[in-house]
Amino acid sequence: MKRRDFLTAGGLGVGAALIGAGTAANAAQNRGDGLDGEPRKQWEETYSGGSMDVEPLPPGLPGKDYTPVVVPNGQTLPFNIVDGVKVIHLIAEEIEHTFTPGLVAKCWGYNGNVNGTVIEAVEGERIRIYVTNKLDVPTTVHWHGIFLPNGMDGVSGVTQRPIPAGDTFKYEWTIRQHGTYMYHSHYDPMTQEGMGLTGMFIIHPRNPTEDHKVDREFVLISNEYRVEPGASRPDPNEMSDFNVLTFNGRAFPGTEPLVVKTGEKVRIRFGNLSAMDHHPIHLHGYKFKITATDGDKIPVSAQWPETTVLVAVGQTRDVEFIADAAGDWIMHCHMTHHTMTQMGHEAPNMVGVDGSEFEGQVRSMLPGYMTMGTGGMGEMAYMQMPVPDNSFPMGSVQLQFGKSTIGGMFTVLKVRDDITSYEDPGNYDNPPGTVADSASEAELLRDGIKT
Ligand SMILES: [Cu+2]
Repeated sequence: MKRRDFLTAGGLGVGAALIGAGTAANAAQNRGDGLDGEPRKQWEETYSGGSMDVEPLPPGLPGKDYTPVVVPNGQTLPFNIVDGVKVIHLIAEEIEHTFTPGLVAKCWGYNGNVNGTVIEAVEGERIRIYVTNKLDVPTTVHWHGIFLPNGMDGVSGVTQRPIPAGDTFKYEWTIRQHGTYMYHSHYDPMTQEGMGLTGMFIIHPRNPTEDHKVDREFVLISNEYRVEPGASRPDPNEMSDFNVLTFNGRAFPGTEPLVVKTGEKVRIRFGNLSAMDHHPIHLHGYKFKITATDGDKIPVSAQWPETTVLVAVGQTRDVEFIADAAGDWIMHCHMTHHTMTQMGHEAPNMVGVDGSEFEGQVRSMLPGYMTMGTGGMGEMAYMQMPVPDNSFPMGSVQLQFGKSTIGGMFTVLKVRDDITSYEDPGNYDNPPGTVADSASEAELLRDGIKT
């Protein structure tokens, strides 16, 4: 038999076999849709690290048997237990949202918060989420990465009719997995996610293993917006040039620090529902291990170290580390344009330009005229110049040693030896002699450095 004939004949046979297997698998999936208590067999057989075989929690489950996550600038939704079912009320609405002090826009979000509203649950729970649509347009909610009956998947037109303005829909299923997931609108997603309708969905394990336990865990979701200086709403039609880059809906200095005590084991759960950009998130002063991808724990022996975790659009990543070095360690997207807020975009390149002659000519007509940007954008942070209404002057916030010169998708991990609360402890008090500063004449002489 020629190879081609073999492939044709074999292909037919394999195809037929696959169709058969597919039908069986589909039947298993349909049985395991979460409504009748059956686990997802197909998943269980192919993934050893899964947790799909847990029985649903019995009615009357405890309200909380986990350490809640910390959501900087955000919130975890409250719940009620009704006949053993965890009941949560999610409200989609327009919100006057502060990205960072001085930059406010009308966005869309959930329960009074843009991007920073977290749903927290426990594997095995039956969950019932009421979604009230207070927008003027229809919406739906898709539970991203979560196993549930097809009709609970939240896809407008495909799996359900959209939730009309003013209506409340009910989503309900039994949770058969744990890990870091997300949720977002699936009606006109470009507009609705672009206006802020995204959030994180954290599911704690029913029976946490010892290596899963941490002292402190944070949730951060990345998003991106285009807000013209002076405009009152983000432009969801923007496709490439985003100028407000956020963690939990906030741009630095509007981001709350991540405060931990020296020696604590820390987990950060990252998600990314930006429109167009993946974000490589870099933490200073540490290496962390990637411990979970898209909600599934990586076996300890297979976890790998990084200093930067790439969180692609639609993905979640968990990282863990021991906070063994005190200090103010910044954490930010490493794409430099993602640590700018508004300024730096569409600016003419003036780096290295000698504007002195030109300046003299212009000043005869415009007193006080000054050529800007010849030393880059950093100098802008140090100038007291008027900015358009409702815009944030890039990096102009005063920090311990000067202006930050960056902002955007940027926050600070504050590790402290002796703290009694997780309130912002202020600036790090560096031990004497451990801060980079100007070298003395004697030092330069001693080490043979000619300047
Ligand atoms: Cu980025």
